[in-house]
Amino acid sequence: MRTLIAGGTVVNATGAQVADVLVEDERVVALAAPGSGPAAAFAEGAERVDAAGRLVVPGAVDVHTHMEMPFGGTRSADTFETGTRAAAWGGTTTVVDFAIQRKGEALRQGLDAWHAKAEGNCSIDYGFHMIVSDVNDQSCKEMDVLVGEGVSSFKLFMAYPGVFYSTDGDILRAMQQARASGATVMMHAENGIAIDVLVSQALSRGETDPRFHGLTRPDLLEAEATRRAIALAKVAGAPVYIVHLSTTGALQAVAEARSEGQNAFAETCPQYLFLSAADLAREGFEGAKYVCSPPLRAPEHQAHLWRGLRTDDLSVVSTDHCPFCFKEQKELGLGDFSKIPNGIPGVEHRVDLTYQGVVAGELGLPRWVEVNATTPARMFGLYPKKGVLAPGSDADIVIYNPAASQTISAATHHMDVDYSAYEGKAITGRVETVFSRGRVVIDGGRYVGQKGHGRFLPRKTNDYLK
Ligand code: DUC
Ligand code: ZN
Ligand code: ZN
Repeated sequence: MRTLIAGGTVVNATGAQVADVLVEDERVVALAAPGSGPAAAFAEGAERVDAAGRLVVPGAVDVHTHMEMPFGGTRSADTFETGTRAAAWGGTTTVVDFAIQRKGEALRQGLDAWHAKAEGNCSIDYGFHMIVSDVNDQSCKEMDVLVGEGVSSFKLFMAYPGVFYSTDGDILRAMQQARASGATVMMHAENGIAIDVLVSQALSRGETDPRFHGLTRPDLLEAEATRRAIALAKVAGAPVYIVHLSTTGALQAVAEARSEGQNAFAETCPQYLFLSAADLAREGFEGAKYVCSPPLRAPEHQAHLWRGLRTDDLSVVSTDHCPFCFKEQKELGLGDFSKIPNGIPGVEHRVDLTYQGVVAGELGLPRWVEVNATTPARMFGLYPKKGVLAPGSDADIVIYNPAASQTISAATHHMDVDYSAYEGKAITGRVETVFSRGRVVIDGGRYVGQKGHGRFLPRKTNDYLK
């Protein structure tokens, strides 16, 4: 099967050029000057897709999602079926989700459970990181086994005591283990022990509204934990990747470590670039829609995060997609903010929202592709299969209309959740066509993909360490 995507502006992290993209079966076979000899020869018998006036970009790679994640007595609303379909609608063709080891269980149990949830249900390709909640001799040995199976990154938590929390000693051990196998430790960097004190003090004062979720998780406790994580990684001689970084102070810690040559990396998420503590303080219980951890911050942080994306102190934008319905799920925290399940839906809108950064002059087009696709693929061992349009790479391709306009709404989104954190937001740009391994999944406003098309992706280790 051959497809010729003709005359679009092909954007990779390295630059943009008008080119034809030649696809055979599941792969890109060449980029060619439009109408050139090779393109004309290839066109015979090929399906022709006109991309004139459009951007043609690598399918985006979201390395931070939580489908069907048990949390706070409920589970995140998107299944692998609905969540990967919504991802495709938004131009994301790979997700890396977090399998969870619960305390007292083996890593294997958690990983098997996630394979069972995902297998046969995904519209796009997927991989797994492993959340390690119980660092011990057995789980450290298992980390090496999992790296061999293509699960080459492990998330640890400095937050959520009693659930996912690891002590500094646990973290150091896991980092030492990761160093030996080439794995990357991903860190949820918030000081959960101090946060829990602030939470119980707030509740005892009768401060129960959603906005107190933010006030009890001050930005200093993210900056402190980020510095501590980086120090522990330095002692272990291991790389560290700070997930969902939201504050100027934490960014400064990452920037300093990077300028000293340490293998410290970080991602941020659209919610920290576009939403703020003012959303968490919305009237009545509305703020519950905006409860996630780390919490939404004062708007002053946003300019620093955009700058971090330009300087590469923030290397990746991921979503931390963790949707809970307002009805019945977020409502578990009526009268007690600490019981609101943490998370914001986002897997569908990362490409579009970060494109607003291009429109506003915060990012150039190649950098937009780099933070959404190329760097996440390289950081998590998927490159050059994913994250680039080049001969031999998977034909995961998005045709993007840079001039279209749309309004984000729960009425039209495809995530299985009853609200949008961006309800009514008017944006420029729109995904028109999406290919996953050469197969059309989104065709100008129609989903034509298939559950089960998506395959598990065994991943190599982090490209940036070589
Ligand atoms: N943060 C969230 O908002 N949800 C899930 C877990 C996390 O760390
Ligand atoms: Zn987290
Ligand atoms: Zn997360």
